[in-house]
Amino acid sequence: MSWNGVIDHYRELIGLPSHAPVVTLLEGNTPLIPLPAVAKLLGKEVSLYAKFEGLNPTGSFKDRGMTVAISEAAGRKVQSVICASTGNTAASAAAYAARAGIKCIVLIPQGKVAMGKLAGAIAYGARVLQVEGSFDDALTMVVQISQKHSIALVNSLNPFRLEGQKTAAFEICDILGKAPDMFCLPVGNAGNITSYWMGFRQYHRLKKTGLPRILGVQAEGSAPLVLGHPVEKPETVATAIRIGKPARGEQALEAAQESGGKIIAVTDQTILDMQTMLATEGVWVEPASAAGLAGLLYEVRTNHLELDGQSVVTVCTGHGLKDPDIITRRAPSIPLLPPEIQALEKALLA
Ligand code: AN7
Repeated sequence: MSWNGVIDHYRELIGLPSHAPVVTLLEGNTPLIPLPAVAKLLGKEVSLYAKFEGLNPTGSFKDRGMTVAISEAAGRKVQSVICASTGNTAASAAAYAARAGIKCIVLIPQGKVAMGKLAGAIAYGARVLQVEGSFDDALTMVVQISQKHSIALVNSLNPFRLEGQKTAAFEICDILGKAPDMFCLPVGNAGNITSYWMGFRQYHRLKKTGLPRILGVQAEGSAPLVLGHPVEKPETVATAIRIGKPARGEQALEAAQESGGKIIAVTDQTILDMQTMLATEGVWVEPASAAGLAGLLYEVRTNHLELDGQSVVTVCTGHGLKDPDIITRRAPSIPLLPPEIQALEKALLA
C-alpha cells in the first residue's frame, strides 16, 4: 500500500476543513523499533519500542502537525506564517510553508538552537530572526504579532497542529493492535503530550484500543511542570525542551494524571547517558528525544516502577543529526594517520 501522508491516511479522524488543499511531504508512517537491550533494564519480559519520529521528512515529529496547520493556512489563502522555536518547529514550518508557497518567519532564542535545525530553517528558505531571550520570550512575541497582523501562528497553540500530531498515537495502536501499557516522551511546550493523549482517547473510543499510562519527562533545569511554576531562565543540554513556560502545561498535567501517569524531571547527564544507550542499539536521537526513556529507567531504578510483562513505547522525537555538535564536542580527537598500511596496523593493534 502506498503511503501519502498522515492527512490522507487518517482523513476522517482529523479536523481539517474539507476545502483545504493537502500540503504534505508524506510525513508519518514512522517505524516502531524494538529496543531489546534497554528493555532488559526495565524489567522481565518488557516489550520496548521506540517510535522513531526523527525519520519524518524534516527529522522530527513536528511534520505531523505542520502538514495539517499549513494545509489549513493554505485553505484560508494565508500569505505568511510565523513561529517561535527551539529549532524543530522552525525547520518543519519552513519546509511545509515552502511547499505551499507561503512565506515563513521563525523566531529563535539566540545561540540555543542546534545546528541541524537552524540549517534546515535556512535551507527551506525561512526568514530567521533571533531574540536576546528565551523560547518563552519568542513565543510571547509571535503570539502578539499574529494577533496584530495577518500572519498565521503555527506553534502548537494552533489547534490544527494537534490534529496532525495525534496521528502518531493512531499509528502505534495500528502497529501493536492496541495501545501500549506504558508510554513515555519528552515534554517541552507540551503540545505533543497533549496530542498523544487526544489520539489515544479518540482511537480508544472508536476501536477499544485501551489507554496507556503516560510518563512525561522534562530536564531538571527546565522543569516548570514538576516545580509547579514557570522557570525564568531554563537551562538544559536538551535545547529542544529548554522551555520555562509551556503553552499547554495545564493540558500536559491533565493528560499525565488522567492516564494514571505523571510528569517528572531528570538531569542532563541522565538524558545524555540514555542518548548513548539508544545509540548502542543503533538509534541515534537528539538529546531531548532520549529524555522519555531516561525518565522511565529512572522511575524503575529509583522509584521501583514495575514493568514486568508490559509493553512500553518511547517517542524519539528528533533525529541525532539535528544536533551533531553535542556528540563531536565531547568526543576524543580523531587520530590522524599517514596514508600507509603500517600506520593503520599500528593504530589498530596498539
Ligand atoms: C526533539 O521546535 O518546542 O512538548 O520549537 O524538538 O510538544 O513542545 C520543540 C519541542 C521534544 C517537546 N522533542 O515537544 C520547537 C519545540 C523534540 C523537540 C520536544 C521538542 P513539545
